[in-house]
Amino acid sequence: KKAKATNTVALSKDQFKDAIVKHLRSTCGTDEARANNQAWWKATCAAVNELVFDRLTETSKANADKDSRAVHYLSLEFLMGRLTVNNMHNVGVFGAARDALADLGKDVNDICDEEPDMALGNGGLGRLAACFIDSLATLNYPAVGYGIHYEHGLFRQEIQGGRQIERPDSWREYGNPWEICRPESIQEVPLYGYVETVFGEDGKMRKVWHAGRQIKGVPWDIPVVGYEAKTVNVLRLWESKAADFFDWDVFNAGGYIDSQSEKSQAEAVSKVLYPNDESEAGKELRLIQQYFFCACSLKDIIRRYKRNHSDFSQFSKQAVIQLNDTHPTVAIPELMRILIDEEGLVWDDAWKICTETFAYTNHTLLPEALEKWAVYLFEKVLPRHLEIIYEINRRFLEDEVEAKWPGNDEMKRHLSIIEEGETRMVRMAYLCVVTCFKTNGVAAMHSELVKEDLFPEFYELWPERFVNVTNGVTPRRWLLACNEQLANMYNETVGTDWPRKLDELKGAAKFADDAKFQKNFMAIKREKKVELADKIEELCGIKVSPDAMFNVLIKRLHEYKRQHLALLHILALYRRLLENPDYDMGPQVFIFGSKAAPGYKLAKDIIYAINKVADKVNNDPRIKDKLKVVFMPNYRVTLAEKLFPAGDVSLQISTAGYEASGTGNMKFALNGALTLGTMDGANVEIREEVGDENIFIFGMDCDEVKALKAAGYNPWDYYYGNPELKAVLDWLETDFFTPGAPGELASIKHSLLEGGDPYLVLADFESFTTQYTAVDVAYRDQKKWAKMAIINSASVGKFNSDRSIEDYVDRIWKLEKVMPN
Ligand code: 26Y
Repeated sequence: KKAKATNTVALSKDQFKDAIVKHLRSTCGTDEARANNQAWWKATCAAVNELVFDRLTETSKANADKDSRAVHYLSLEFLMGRLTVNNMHNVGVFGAARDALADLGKDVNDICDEEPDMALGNGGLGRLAACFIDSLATLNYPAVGYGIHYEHGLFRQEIQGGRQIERPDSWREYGNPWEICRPESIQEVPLYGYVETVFGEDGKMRKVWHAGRQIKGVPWDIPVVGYEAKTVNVLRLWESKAADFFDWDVFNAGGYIDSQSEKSQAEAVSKVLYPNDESEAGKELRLIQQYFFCACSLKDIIRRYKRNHSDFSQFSKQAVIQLNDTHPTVAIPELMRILIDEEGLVWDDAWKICTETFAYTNHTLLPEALEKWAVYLFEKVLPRHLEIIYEINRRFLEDEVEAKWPGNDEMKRHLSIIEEGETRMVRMAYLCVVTCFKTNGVAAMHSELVKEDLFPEFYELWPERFVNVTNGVTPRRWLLACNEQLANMYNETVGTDWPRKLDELKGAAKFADDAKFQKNFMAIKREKKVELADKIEELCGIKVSPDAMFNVLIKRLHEYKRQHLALLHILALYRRLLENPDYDMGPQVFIFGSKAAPGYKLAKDIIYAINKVADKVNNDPRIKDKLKVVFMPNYRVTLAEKLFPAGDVSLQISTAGYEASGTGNMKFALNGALTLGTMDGANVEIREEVGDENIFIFGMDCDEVKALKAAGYNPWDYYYGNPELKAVLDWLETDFFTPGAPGELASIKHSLLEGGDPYLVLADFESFTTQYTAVDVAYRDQKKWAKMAIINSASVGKFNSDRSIEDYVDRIWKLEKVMPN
């Protein structure tokens, strides 16, 4: 069956064919006979771009003409993945393109496989930004995404001898057809230097920042195509370059080599994405990255504002700036600096504008992920900004804190934006909450914890500032494009509006008991499992049966996400099978995909352990293929698109209270996987939507976690209390999985015992294995399973990122659609 015909079919198959052939010649300098797949891909993109760029220009024009209020989404990360298939779907030419390429003797999948992933993000936070800009365009809201044009995105992961090796990612080495350089909008960014206090003739004091260096920001625009919408917004990414005047002086003085080092220092700023998620390293270059893109973006926003306005009285009416976590917080003192030092506003007016313009999304409660910058670093790199932060803090403590808690110095110390101590630090999250008119968490439970545990005093001061916006995912990429079979089945069942109105899938729930519907649904699942099994064999050399239950755990590697809990369970199953060859269990495959931060030793050890256990289990004839373990290298958006549709069981097993939301959980459910998870993040809301009988919850909830920690958690109690748990932990210390090298996997055991098991892996182990037995039993009743899977897929309309965006618009951004369809 054909993919859905859209209401905006802009090109017929034949027109598309002509366009591709034309671009092979005029854009790629080749022809049908000589072109390789790379050229075919670029010519195809050029053909799509004829439509995309038209709409891009129309959208910019409409926004300028109407002078509409817009949201500016500032994020250090946009994890876009590939754009070709997505853009073809969204402009409504996927079918035409596929058929045109087929006529030309090319397979659309092979051609689109030429595209490198745009991996300008680490994980959930970056992918969320990508889903959000897709939804903003789809809903016709005026929006600009601002970020960094990293030369190297997240590292490519290779597995050698079971260990992670990081290789550079070069996503645009041979050009990228989706980006447009805009030299006409270059900005200059000052850095370092000192602040001078100057008194004008009027006796008024002014501050002048004499920067020590200057770098240039070159914008690259990536079109963001709304699904069946007129809107094409932009993602504007800044590339750093040496400022023109700077190196020429040195150059003319005969310092060619010096000028090269200036150049490479300037270019270092946008060279590479920092690969640490959830743990802040405090590196100077990272602070410069943050400031660089915030400064460029603010100048860009102000330049556009000034086209229609001669003063700043309307600024916060025209622009809302959303801070994606604290990473772009330095935009706050930067806007204050511009308004006061450059535009001549007085403090109170500038502050009012800032407090009406910025809003902040918190994505984590983990203390090590809460950004703090050393005061001395600020002083060195951004001396004027430090002064402004001090003044914001002084006014906050002396006015607001003093009014609420008079004479309470302890409270002032506690709430100060500056943390005292051996190294004084700027608490970026406090700066956000003090400034922003809204602070939001990313799932209902998380937003409660943001109020109650993270910022309780701020919540007391300003309860109205705290809101929830539950995350979502775009159904265009995460169902329509990645699971064409299921998409087509839904088209026939509930009509073709679901990619916008995902709630309409609910109409399929009434067929959950229908034998034929179940059969079709499960046949699609099996087809996706076969596709994945082929990929697994190709990449890992491991044969897995598509009839086995596919348990999938894909996300960044972190102790709180507890990949090692799954590993302990696998060891327990393996042991049971060895002890009793007739142990009653359906065939199971455990599939992992995960990158570890390069400096995160234990995370890398866990990857190694998974691979070593996999080697042993997969090659042990005694267990007769009942258990397989797969670690898929280089997990990324493109691999995720193959994994989500193929999962039977979605593992969402974080310690309750630690996973802010999760978004993979939503993608799995949408594609008909059942969740085995804790009461954490958005799992809680998924359970509400699908019903308690269609999800497998295990482990302690958030209150129980807190209570156990408060009572004094002792992992040894669990070790001695559960013989199976003790056996599998002890197993890790032997050389069973690492022949000749005992102890290679011991760090995991040590972290869970001597290390105190901070994420309560041992405490949840028994509940996990027990609940897994229930999952296995349920899976073996395929009719029952099919019903549960259908209900899951049909019930998660809430997690459409369009709904998230409407919540943001309603609760925070207050936008109006500029080009309604
Ligand atoms: C400060 C720096 C080291 C840092 C860099 C990246 C800190 C955190 C991060 C990334 C955090 C992240 O991805 N958080 C995830 O955000 C998702 C989207 O809201 C959530 O679904 C997920 O639970 C959360 O862990």
